[in-house]
Amino acid sequence: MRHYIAVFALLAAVYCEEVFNGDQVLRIHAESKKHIQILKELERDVDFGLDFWTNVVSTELPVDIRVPHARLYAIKNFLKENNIPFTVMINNVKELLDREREEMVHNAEMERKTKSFNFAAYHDLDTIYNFMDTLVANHSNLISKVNIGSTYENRHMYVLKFSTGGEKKPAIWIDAGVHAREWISHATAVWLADRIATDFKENRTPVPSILSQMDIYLMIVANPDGYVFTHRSLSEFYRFWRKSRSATSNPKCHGVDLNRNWDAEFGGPGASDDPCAEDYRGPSAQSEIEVKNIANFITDHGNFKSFMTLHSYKQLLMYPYGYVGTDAPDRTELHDVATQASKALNSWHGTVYKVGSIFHTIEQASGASVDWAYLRGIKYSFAFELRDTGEYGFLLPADQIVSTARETWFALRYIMQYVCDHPY
Ligand code: BHK
Ligand code: ZN
Repeated sequence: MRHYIAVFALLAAVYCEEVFNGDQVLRIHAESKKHIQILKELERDVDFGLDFWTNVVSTELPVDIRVPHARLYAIKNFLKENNIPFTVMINNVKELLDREREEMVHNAEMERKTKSFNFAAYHDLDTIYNFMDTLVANHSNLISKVNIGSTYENRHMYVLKFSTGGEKKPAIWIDAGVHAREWISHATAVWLADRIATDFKENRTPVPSILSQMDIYLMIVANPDGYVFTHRSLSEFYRFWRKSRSATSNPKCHGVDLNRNWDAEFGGPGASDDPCAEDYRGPSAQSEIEVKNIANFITDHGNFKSFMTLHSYKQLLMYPYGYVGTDAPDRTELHDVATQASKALNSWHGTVYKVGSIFHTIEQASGASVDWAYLRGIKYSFAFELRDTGEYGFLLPADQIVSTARETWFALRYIMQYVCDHPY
């Protein structure tokens, strides 16, 4: 009988984990070094099954953790026992997930019926790739699609090249979707592609003038394998995937953090050597084919003047360094440009972005792409953390896509114009 109960309890636990109903995201406000230490221990222990949406850094920054329903009671108690204050940021993750999924299904049906593309919706990889083909076909005088290689799971990696002609003109790089679960970055990049194309076609400033001086390379999905994985099923395990999908030295844990795998102080503090960690840096710099493809493309091109990467969430506009706290040589100028760009962004809907170096606004991070770009002489290197500040986190409702993209465009276009006006 006792065994029977034990088996039943186990089944119930497994069942609950599969259903995922009742997962919450807690926002934790550490108030002391001791609190930070306790939270760091929680973070290191992957077996707790907690999903850290933001990392434990300092008492200045809240920590958002998605807690599986089965652990909720224990974790809340644990926090209370240790006097660590927290609030419930998302009351039921499943509700938001269900809504997101329903909207996508409904939208796909609408798009099929009306044969149109809805920018206010999230899309899977195939749909984004089809969108790119249509855009290229409709703007063939401006846009071409460059295949820069294949992923670990053998998917194509595409970059959209916006060019009015000329050989290896100075160029601007923008990527999105490095982290698979940050869906607003892909969706923003989709909107941006269309905006750049239509602004050029309709001769709207400053796009034609920017494109007369520079080419723009836009990579909408920098981590296709991860992105496909986030669409695999309703389960949180998939939807909140961050890394690549490659095999690691630990058969239980897949994937490398593509923003810790670059040849920029690789292996230094600010990344993990544990394959099960969310910020696993990989076995060696550029071990990941996705990073290698992009790095080779940028190096072979040789004339990039600006490198920008779109992430979410936190509403930040950051510049190097991430790997160290000392100022980058161009810190003053980069801070100025970022401040002006964030003002431009703010002018649209009033969305507030903070500005600073990666190290000082988020945390120490080694092997990050912006540091790599900057260390290789691409001075105007920036990383965006798009909306929101935590109300929805990675589950930003689709009705915020267009406003997010539009305000981001204000910042991007300020930076692009600045880069054109400050040749080096
Ligand atoms: C952004 C750029 C460079 C280094 C770090 C970051 C912060 C970013 C990360 O790679 O951990 C945070 C994040 O994904 C959530 O978007
Ligand atoms: Zn990210």
